Amino acid sequence: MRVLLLLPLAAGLLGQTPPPGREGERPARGGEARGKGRAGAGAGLVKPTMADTVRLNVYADNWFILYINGKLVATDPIDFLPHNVVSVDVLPEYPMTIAVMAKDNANAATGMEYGDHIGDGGFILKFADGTVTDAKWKARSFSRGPIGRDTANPRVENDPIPANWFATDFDDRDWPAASVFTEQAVGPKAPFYEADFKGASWIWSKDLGLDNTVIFRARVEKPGFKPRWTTKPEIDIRGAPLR
Ligand SMILES: [Ca+2]
Ligand SMILES: [Ca+2]
Repeated sequence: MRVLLLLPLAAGLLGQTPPPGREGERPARGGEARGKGRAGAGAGLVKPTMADTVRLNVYADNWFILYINGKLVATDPIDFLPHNVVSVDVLPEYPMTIAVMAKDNANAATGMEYGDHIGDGGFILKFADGTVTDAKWKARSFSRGPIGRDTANPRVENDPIPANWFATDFDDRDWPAASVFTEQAVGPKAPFYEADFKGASWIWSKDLGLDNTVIFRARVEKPGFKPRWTTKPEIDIRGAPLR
């Protein structure tokens, strides 16, 4: 994979277009390209390079899963503690529909953490293309508790989560706008300050304490966008769950 990425990148740095069939002529490893009769494959194709990608930084209190244009892009590998920043490279295509499910650390039956404590949520992201979380995002809570902050008799309310909540064509027009919270209210931990979130706002649904499962959605327009590259994925990833 690394070799495939570096070849066009190096050529791009020299201001050259890779010659036709270059990839097919590359010494085959493990028989990948040998004897397939593919001389000339890739002629005229423009391949994306890492310069075409944008870096995405995400911080969730406590966990998230993120889709772009219906495809799984990132999940927080740490459910609870320590708090962490997830940074991934994204090859952007606009319009870009971003859908995120975020969860506060909360017991499913009581809505509380550490037994008797009401924990807070919080979510923030920034793409290097300038896309940030803000009040223009949609946010809807799907699990909340303990209702009425009643920690003596804790109760949770769950709404069914739509199966296609991450789809590009999911209708979120009736969803409320995200609520914006101060950095002080969320209280991010050290990793937040080591990544670029400049200009981004902390969002959640209305109640930072009681709303424990929240879905955010946003659509990023870039009128006139045309990918510089012409390659299209042919890979079949249907066997991978959640994608
Ligand atoms: Ca909570
Ligand atoms: Ca939390």
